[in-house]
Amino acid sequence: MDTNPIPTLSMDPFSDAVLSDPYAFHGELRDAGPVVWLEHLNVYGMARFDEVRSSLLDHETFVSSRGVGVADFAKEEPWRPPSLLLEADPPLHDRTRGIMSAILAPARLRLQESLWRERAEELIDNLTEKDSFDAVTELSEVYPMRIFPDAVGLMDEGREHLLTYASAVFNAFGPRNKIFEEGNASSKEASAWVAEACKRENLKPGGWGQDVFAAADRGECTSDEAERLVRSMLSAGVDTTVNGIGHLVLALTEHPDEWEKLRAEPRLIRRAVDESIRWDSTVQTFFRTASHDTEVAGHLIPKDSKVLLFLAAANRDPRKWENPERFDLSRTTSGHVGFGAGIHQCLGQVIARLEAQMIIGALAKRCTRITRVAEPVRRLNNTLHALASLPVRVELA
Ligand code: OVV
Repeated sequence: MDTNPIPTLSMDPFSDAVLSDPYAFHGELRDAGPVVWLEHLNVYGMARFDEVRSSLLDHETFVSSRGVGVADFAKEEPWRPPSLLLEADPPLHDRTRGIMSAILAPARLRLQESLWRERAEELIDNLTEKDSFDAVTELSEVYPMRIFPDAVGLMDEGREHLLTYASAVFNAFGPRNKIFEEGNASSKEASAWVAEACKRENLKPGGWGQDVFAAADRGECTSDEAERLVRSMLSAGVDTTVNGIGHLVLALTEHPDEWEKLRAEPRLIRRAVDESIRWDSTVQTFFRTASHDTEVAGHLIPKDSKVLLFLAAANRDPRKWENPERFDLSRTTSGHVGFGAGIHQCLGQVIARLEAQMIIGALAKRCTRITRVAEPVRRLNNTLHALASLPVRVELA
């Protein structure tokens, strides 16, 4: 073990420069070695596909219960009560995951499909009355908000807090930098609203939120746990889909030949969604904590180390993908780690895929061409690759 030393990198992975354009840094990380030492944060890092995937699969060695951000919950008080899904290990995780998987089972989500399609077509019809619009502020931030809060059964008043809250949650996985502090300051009110919105008496009948409380009534969890499980829906279900949809539009504007392919063959929409998550992974990184001394690619990772897994870098690892920089609807895109891997793999991925398919499917049906008319503007977040603005022009069929 450790015959050759672990390469050290001095770059801060959460600097403005890296967050706004991470891909050159990802190449340096991968080329430096299978395991690196990130001295700015005192954590290990992995950015190659094989090591990232194996680490995600080994949830006993690389635990989540000590936080999936840079903060080690064994040493630091978490900023909010830990998630019972994301920040939990088995057996707790498996119990809560079981409750949520039943509620969000694919067969039950299919019940939403026709409503979600109608809402998507409505929005695209309205947007395309103008020949240009902002694909972020008028589309990717709008569509999920028109369907997701209703599906959960949230109260009507105050829903605008959802995006603020979600972006603060994802900032909080990073170090306490400027981005974290700014998000934290503006999220106080949003956090208070979310706490209220998760309560049984504030959830409408027929929504997923009430389904969680029904599980509590069956004795599968306590009411306090039910509230916190609803909180997971609100934390994980908004800023992720917003930016996933935004990136898919960006991918298609930058690859007009792939837009043509998608128009010619609408069934490609499923692959387009996954390829876009591979190509520009919305969730860029998550941490784990080593529960015991372990070895990765011949290097010792000591017990209690924080390890930063670069999902987005793994998804562009040339050791795994041919021409990884190319958004390509001909490739086999399955197997990417943009939704994670193993027991924590994205619980909402069926929802996310369905939302993206509905809205981009409607866009592709209506428009023959889509072109970017200004540079996209990034919104910096410690975990998410996010967009603030993406002005586009469309031509109608
Ligand atoms: C995947 C994810 C992101 C953020 C928050 C949560 C989950 C949660 O369970 O609260």
